[in-house]
Amino acid sequence: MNADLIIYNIGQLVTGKELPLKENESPMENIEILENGYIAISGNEIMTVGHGEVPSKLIKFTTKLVDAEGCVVVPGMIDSHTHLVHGGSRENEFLDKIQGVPYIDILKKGGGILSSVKATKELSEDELLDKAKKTLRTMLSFGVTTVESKSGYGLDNETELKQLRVNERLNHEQEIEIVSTFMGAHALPQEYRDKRDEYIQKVIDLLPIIKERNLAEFFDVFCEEGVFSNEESKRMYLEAQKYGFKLRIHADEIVNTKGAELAKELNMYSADHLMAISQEGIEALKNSKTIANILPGTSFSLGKNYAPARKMIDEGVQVALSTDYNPGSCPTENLQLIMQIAALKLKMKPKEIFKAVTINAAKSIGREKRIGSIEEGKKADFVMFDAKNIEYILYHFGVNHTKKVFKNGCLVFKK
Ligand code: IZC
Ligand code: ZN
Repeated sequence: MNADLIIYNIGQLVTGKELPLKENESPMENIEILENGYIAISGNEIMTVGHGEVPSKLIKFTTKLVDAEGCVVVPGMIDSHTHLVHGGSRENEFLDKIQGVPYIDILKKGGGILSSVKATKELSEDELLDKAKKTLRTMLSFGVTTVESKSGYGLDNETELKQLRVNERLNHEQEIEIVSTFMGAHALPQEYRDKRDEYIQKVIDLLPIIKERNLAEFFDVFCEEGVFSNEESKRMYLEAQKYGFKLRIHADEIVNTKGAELAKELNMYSADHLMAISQEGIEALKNSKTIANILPGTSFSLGKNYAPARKMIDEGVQVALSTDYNPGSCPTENLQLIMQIAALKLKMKPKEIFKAVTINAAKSIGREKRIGSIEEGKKADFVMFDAKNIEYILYHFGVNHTKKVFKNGCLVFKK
């Protein structure tokens, strides 16, 4: 069979394929990198990959040939934790934040998440859609082709459903694939301050409606001191599981509330943040299929400690990296910056970082059979960087290295 498109002369082709671990390799360095690689694409799928000369049997007279000029090519990157759809911004809290007012104190005063809730209620569905599209265009320019997007700025049925409908429409109206998460348990609305159980029941009652309308695949809770306790979270998760939701969790971000342990117990796809994870939490994740989704941009932006990624990886935990894009604790679309922070602050190695934003991120959203690596039969999502090796992309920080982005075999961004 011949290809429709061939990318050749790839200096380093990070296929993302997982290889058997070699001696002296960390448990996350086992991804394949081909020197002088090529990719053959048929329709919207990867037909084959290889290195050296492109076999002539792949080429027909209509095959489009693209010279990568020795650049790096990697699988389309996946941002597996974002609060994409929201109204407004929170620069009015910025001065307080940099002067050390704690994130949770801002929330308790009705700011933080609750101020974004107000701004999200004020926008129409179409306005939210337009704002999110603009954000996604920026994410795409950084090499991101799949994004997980949470609700949680409504905290009432109408606005939560509005956010989730925006997720659904985004999937048809722009290039990036959206994975939708219901996060009605993002904060307790002020009017429920003395009626916690009532609010929790309201979240539970919305679950079957969302499932019936097919508006979300995942369910997420902000399990944190001052937000939802471990027990309250578990109560909601057990209900969500009954309705067929896949689970992910905001775990051990500020205070340790045994979120990682809960993630293992309920067989969650991912446990996210983990700045305050304990040794028991690390043990739990090590012996689970749960991906530790680390969000170092949030530590950077809040001026907090970083998750112990090096220790977790060395002990055998599988890690993903995401932006946590949101208007409060991490207002950036730039996944490349997050990867650079992971190198500089978490001491993650280049291969580990590329594994974290490709195949491991795909596992954290249950998409590893379809995306996350450049392998035969997978979606033809990939990024070409203006760099000769992966180290350069992490070393030269704060700029956008993207040259071209392909989604489903089509060129969707060009510098
Ligand atoms: O709007 O502050 N941590 N949720 C949990 C967030 C950060 C988003 C926000
Ligand atoms: Zn979050």
